[in-house]
Amino acid sequence: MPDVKAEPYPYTFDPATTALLMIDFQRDFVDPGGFGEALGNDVSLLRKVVPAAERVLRAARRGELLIVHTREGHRHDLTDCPPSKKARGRLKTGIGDAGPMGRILVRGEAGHDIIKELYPEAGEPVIDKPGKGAFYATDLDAILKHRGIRHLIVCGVTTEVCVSTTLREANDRGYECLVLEDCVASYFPAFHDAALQMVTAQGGIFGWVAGSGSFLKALPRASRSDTRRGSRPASLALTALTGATCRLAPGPAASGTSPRARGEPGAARRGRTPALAPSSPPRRRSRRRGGSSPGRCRAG
Ligand code: TIU
Repeated sequence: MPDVKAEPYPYTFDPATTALLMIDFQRDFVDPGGFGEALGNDVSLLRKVVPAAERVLRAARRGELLIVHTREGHRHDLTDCPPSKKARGRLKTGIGDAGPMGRILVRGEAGHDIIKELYPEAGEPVIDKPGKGAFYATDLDAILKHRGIRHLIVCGVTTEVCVSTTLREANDRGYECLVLEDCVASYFPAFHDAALQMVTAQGGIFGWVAGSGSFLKALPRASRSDTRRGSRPASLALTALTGATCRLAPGPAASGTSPRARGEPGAARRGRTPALAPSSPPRRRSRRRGGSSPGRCRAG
């Protein structure tokens, strides 16, 4: 079994029971012109990890790992959004309001979707989550358990919010987690550093931390058995697993109703938690043999 040079000690994993978790690489968090930037955040801090995350994503595809993507967001009617979450921050423009890339943190809107560099391919489950943690009110645990997954390689944004919350949820459910330090990012470097220190403190209280280079060195190119390769679910089957509607052909924006920002984009200042939001359907070229463009997935 591969060993990754990691803190606080080497991380051992079996590729057959390992999934790559790509957390909330959404346009409104990461892209210039999105809601995160409108709130006064420096999105270059998040963008800078995209190339490393892309290398890991490609290697995981070559290595036939299960790859799961998540997106934070809510139903159009916001019935799954706690009033406390909507009210928090007293933002002029918050969840459900029109932001620079559509309604903020609403499924199907342009800013809610995943950035094109890291866009999911057909067969890669997309988890739409209403909370910060990817296990809360989602079928992520069922998907992982059905595939026999016990190890999680974690990339995503932001380090101290959705990545940390998910990591803690995963740890309590018995998963062995490795956070790739150059594939997670925060608008606040001090929080990023502290969050990573918390993972490895006390002998690895929440798991392990390593650089993506160490992980890539350890990952065999074709790591899964032929049986498992053959069991990769078709994208249509994902509809049942994820509750999302996935189209193979690219099309018009998911909702097509997202207005451009009407007024000033939020008055949040640095130091405040950003809100995030909705999106359009990037398309990606297929990298997998015989694969097809995934188009986009949206919550049903
Ligand atoms: N995905 C995620 O981390 N959501 C956030 O709201 N992050 C912030 O840092 N605000």
